[in-house]
Amino acid sequence: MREVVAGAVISAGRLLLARRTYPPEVAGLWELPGGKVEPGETRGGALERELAEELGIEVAAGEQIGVGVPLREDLSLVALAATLVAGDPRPTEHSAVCWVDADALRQMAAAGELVPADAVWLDDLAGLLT
Ligand code: 523
Repeated sequence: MREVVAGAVISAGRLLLARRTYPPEVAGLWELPGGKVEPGETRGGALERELAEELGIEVAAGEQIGVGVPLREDLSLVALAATLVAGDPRPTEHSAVCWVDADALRQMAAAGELVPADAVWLDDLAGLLT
């Protein structure tokens, strides 16, 4: 069983979203950025590494948000809160990033613009932003 960890990075009352480029089913949709936890890593350590690699930012990982979401039989997704410590996100693997408040997040969800697994956390995320 492997885990994917996603970060709810909040800065100045806004949540960081990143637009995926692959696989085709989710290309163009927005996600909480993250990636797979490697053997021997903690969830928090994996998140801090992934966001440094993918976006060039330093974050401090915090508590889990919402429920875990099964992605496949052998893969599950968890979200952790994270605070931005340093840097300005510059996507290397995503096509764009944006910062959203609760209203914008809800509008994107209603328009089907979020990765489906991440949309499960809509109320949890909106609650962090209000
Ligand atoms: N998700 C997902 N939501 C979300 C993330 C970060 C990932 O639904 N917020 C899914 C998308 C992929 C799987 O989790 O099916 C792995 O995410 P990915 O590709 O971001 O993780 P990597 O980069 O560690 O994995 P590889 O693509 O295998 O390198």
